[in-house]
Amino acid sequence: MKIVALAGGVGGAKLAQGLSAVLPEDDLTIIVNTGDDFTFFGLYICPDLDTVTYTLAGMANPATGWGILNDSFKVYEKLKKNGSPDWFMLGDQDLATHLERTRLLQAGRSLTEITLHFRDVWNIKHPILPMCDQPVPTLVDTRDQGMLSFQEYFVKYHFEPVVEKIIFKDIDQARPDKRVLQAFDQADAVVICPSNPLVSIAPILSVPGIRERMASKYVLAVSPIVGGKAIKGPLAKIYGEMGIEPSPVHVALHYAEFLNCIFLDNQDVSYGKEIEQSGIIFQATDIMMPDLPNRIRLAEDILEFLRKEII
Ligand code: FO1
Repeated sequence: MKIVALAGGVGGAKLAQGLSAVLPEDDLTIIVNTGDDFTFFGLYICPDLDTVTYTLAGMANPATGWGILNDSFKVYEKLKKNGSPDWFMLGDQDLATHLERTRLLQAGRSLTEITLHFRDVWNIKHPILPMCDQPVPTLVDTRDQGMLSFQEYFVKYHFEPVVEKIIFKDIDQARPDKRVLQAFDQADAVVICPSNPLVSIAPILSVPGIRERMASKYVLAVSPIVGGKAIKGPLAKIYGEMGIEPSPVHVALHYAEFLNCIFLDNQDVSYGKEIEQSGIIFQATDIMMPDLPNRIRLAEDILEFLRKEII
């Protein structure tokens, strides 16, 4: 069974890792959000691509979900001593990724080619692809701090500012690489990993050409909300600021135009009835993925369900 997985940062990377452990090389393509990307110290940084790639390479820092395991921060500490901006921590080995990506971009290579280059360098079995090669920075318009880049909002201001609007800059100029379109066309199903629907999955769906391909596939999402809280990050808070109840129901409604099924955590089974009223079926299971065995378990649950539903 061929799967396309849509992933953002930490939550998405966990399920992507579980799927990569149970699917052969030709049966899984991971498409990653690039709206979080930004330039810092002149380096082009792609947090979600790096989180997914490091996680599949087994070199991610498990405590934070980003950066490289056991990395040092000598450059970061010196920058801080020199009075440079220190709100975004760049590990010494992580810097090597940002330096090489920036060098290759300046040499005219596409973000897709660079991402696949790192996949080869770090011996990753499955293709990891950016949702597009054009810069489409997510901007967050906030009440207190005005317009912020996503990383300023998320890291510098610890997602405290009240969100008024989320903008995917230049998204209508974006074009998915042909390998992204091929992956969709060959897929039996699309799995939306438990990433933030508003800032991690929505940018992917907004790249011209992606939504119409979703409509023709069986689509399954794993809820990023458990018990009314986002597992990580600002989702529940942003929902609250938009007057939306942070529940899996709104996640399902967010994807309603093409969603067939949503996996909920056992503690949220009470939302199932309301979700079914929108014609979306649900499965209740343990969707927490603290370690690799649980990521594999959830991936296997999903594939078993899809095999029954599709074939
Ligand atoms: N997140 C933080 O909360 N603090 C950091 O200092 C930080 C540094 C960082 C460096 C490289 C990288 O790839 C990610 C980093 N992140 C950091 C996480 C990042 O902001 C988020 O993972 C995504 O953008 C949200 O999905």
